[in-house]
Amino acid sequence: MLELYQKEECPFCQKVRVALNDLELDFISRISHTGSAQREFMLKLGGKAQVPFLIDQEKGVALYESDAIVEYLYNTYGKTQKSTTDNTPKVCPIE
Ligand SMILES: N[C@@H](CCC(=O)N[C@@H](CS)C(=O)NCC(=O)O)C(=O)O
Repeated sequence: MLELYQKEECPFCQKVRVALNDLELDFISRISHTGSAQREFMLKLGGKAQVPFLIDQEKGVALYESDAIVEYLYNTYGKTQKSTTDNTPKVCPIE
């Protein structure tokens, strides 16, 4: 199962969600706000206070960085990556 540590309002997380939806992959969403239990768990697993963070339990893979995650998903689970223009604003809202 895929687990995505994320925040709804994070544009980098949105990019990963778009890829997951495009590939029709089921995933567990772990909402990871500052101070939350999910955030603490992510820090223990990955060492960085940053989202998105993907865990692929079956493949034993854990990844930060949205571009690396999207590339991993298409390489591992997919068809050819869609050549969509990425209009996602690269500004993280303040919590
Ligand atoms: N280069 C990273 C940037 C990710 C990023 O800046 N994420 C912000 C949220 S939008 C973050 O984790 N900020 C620290 C925090 O939320 O604690 C990527 O593409 O994944």
